[in-house]
Amino acid sequence: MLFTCAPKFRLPSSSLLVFRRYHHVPGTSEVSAWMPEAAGFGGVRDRSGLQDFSVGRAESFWAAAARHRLSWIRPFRTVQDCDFSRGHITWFGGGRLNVSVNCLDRHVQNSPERVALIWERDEPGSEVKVTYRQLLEMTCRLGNLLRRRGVKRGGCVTIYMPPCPLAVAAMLACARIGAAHNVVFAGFSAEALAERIRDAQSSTVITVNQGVRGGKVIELKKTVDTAVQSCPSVQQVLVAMRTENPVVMTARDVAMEEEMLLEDTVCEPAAMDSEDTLFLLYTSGSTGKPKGLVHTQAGYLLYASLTHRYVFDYHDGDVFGCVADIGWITGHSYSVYGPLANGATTVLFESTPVYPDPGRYWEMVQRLQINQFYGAPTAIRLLLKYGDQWVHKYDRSSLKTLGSVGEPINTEAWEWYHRVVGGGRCPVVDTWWQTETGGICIAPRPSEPEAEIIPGMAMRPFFGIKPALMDSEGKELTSNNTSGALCIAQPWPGMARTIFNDHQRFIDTYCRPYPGYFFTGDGAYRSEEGYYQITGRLDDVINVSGHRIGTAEIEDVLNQCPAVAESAAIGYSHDIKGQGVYAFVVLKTSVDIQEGALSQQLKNMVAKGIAKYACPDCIQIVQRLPKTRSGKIMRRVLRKVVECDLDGLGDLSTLDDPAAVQEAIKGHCDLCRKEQVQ
Ligand code: 7RM
Repeated sequence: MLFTCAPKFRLPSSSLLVFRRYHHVPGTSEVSAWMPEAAGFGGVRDRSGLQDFSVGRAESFWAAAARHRLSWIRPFRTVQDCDFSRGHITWFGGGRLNVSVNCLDRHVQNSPERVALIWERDEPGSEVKVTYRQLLEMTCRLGNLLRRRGVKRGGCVTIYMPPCPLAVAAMLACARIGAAHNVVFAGFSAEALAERIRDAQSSTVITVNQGVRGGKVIELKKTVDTAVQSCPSVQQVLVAMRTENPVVMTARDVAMEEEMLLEDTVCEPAAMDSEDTLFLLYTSGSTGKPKGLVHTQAGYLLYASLTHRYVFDYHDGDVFGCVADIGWITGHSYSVYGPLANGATTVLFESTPVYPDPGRYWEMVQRLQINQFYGAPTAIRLLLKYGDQWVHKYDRSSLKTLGSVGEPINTEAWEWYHRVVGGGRCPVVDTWWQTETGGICIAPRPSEPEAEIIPGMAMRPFFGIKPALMDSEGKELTSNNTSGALCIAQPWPGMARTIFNDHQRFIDTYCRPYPGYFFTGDGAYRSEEGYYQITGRLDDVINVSGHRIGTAEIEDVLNQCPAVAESAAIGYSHDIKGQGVYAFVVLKTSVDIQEGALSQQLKNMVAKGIAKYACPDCIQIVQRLPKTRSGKIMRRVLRKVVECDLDGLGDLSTLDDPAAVQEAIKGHCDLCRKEQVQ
C-alpha cells in the first residue's frame, strides 16, 4: 500500500516516560580526566556541574576548548561577540587558523600512517583505505591545482560528488586555499544543481564521470553538463574518474586526477580568519528558494570536533562510521570535519542499506570493525522490517555507540536498534540538530554519561547549549512537562552565521520570531525531569527519510505544469520514510486529461526539478483547495485528511469554502480504496 490510512508511526507521547530506561556505565567519572580542558574550570566537580559551567560561563568554557582542541596560527583575542537581534555572530575574533591543517597536518606529524578514510565503495569488500599522509598529499595537489586554475581565497567551489576520498580532498583543498565549498548532494537534479551553482556564484565545479550506487551507474557528469548550461558563472568543471567509462570532455572540462599528478605535494595553507566562510550548504525552508547557510572556520570546526568526541564517546583509534552522504550537513560534520579534526578513522559510505542485501550495514561493521555507527531512523525502520536474521549473521562486537539523526526515531525502531543491532550493550544516542546548528545540540550524551536514556528522546542539551521552549505569545515556558517552539537561548560556536547573499532572510527566519533567541522551526516537549523530545517541524518543511524539503519548492515545480492551476504539497506519516509527500492539484478548467498519465508526468517533473526523494507518493486531483478567507491554503487541514484523522481537523472557522474539505476527504477515500484493492 502506498500510504497508510491510519498512521502507524506516531511520536511517542509523554506517556513514554513509563517505558524502560537504559543505563550504560562508562569508565572514569573524573571530569578533568574525561575532558582535559575542564581541569582549569575551578569548582566543577561532576559532569552536570560541567554542563552548568558550559552554559553559565560560556566564554571560559569555549575559550578553553578552542585553545585545547584547535591549532592556531594566531591566537584569538575575543571569545564571542554576538547579538541575535542583528543576527550578528562572531566567535574567536582576531584568531587565525587553517581548517585543513587542523584536520590533516597535525595528525600527519604524529601518525602519518594512521588511516584517515575508509572508502566503503558500493561493491562490498572493495573498500579503499587512505592514510592521513595520503589524504594530505591529495589535498595539497588539488589545492595547488585549484590555485593554478584561478580559484581565489574567498571564491566558492561547487562539489557534486558521491562520498569518496577525492570529494573529501576537494572540501579540504578549498579550506586549504581559503575558498568556500558548496557541496551539492549528488542525487539532486540538473535544475536543482544549477540553482545552487548560480546562487553560490561558483566559477568552478568538481564532479566525477559517473557515480555507482546500489549496483547502478549514475551519470553525474551529464547532469553537470546540463546544469552548467544555465550557469554563466562556471568557467571550468574538474572531472574525476569514479568508473573506467570515458565521458565527453569539452574545452571547459579538466581531467582532475591527471592534472593533480603534475602538481606539487606541498601546498601552503592560507591563514584564515576565524570568521571567514568555510562552506555554504543549501537547505530547504518553508518558503522561497533553498537557503545557502554559511558556516565559518574556527567555531564550526571546534563544535564538530567537540560533539564528535563527547556525544559518541569517540576515543583515539576508534573507527567511526557515519553513513550519511557528504551532501548533507551530517556528512560534513560527522563523516568529514569532526572525525578528521580528532584524528579518527572515518568511513565514507557510497552504497545503500539494502545493497546487495539488508545485511549490508552489519557486514560492513564486522569487516571494518566499526566502533561508532551513525545512521538514520528511516534506514533502521526499513531494516527492521527485513527481520533480525540479517543482523545476527554478522559479528557486531566492535560496536560501542549507536547514533540516530535526521528525524524523530520512534520507540519501536529505537528498541530494535538497541536490542538487536547493539545486543543491548551500546547506548543509542538520538541526536537532534540542523544544518543551521552545525553540529549536535541535543543528545543523551555527554553531560551525564552514566545517566539514563529514554527511547525516542533526544534527552539533554550539549555543552554550551541552552534550549528554550516558547509559547504562542512568544513567552518562554520555564516549567517542565510542557511543549513549545524550540529555541536556543544563547549563541554557540557551531551555529550558521548568515544565509549567503540574504542576511535579512537569516534574521527574519531565525532571529525575529522570538527576539533574543535562535528559533529552530521545530517543536519540542520537555519532560518532568527536564529531558527533551523533539515533536517535529512547526512550519511547512517536510522531512522525507531525514531530508528536508519545503512544500513551496514542490508546489513551485507542480505549478510549472501547463495543466495545473494550483497545488498543495503536504507531508504525511509514512511507515518507513517518516514522512511521505502527498500533493493535491487543481487543474485549469479547460484541460481534459487522463489522470494516471498526468500523475506520472507531475512526479517526473518533481524528480527532474528537485530530486527523486521529493516526488509525491500520491497525487490527488481536486476542484479546489481549502483556503482561509484571506486566501491561504490550509495545508494543516489537508494533512489531517490524508492521515484520515477527521477528528483532528481542528479549527475550521477561518475556512472559506467547507465543500473544499468535503471534496478532499471523498477523493482521498476513493484513492485509499483503489490502493487497497490493488
Ligand atoms: C542533522 C539534520 C534538520 C531537521 C530538524 C528536525 C529534524 C533532525 C532529529 C530531527 C527529531 C532528531 N539536519 N531532525 N534530527 N527530529 N529528532 N534526532 O538532519 O537540516 O537536514 O534537518 O531534521 O526537524 O529541524 S537538517
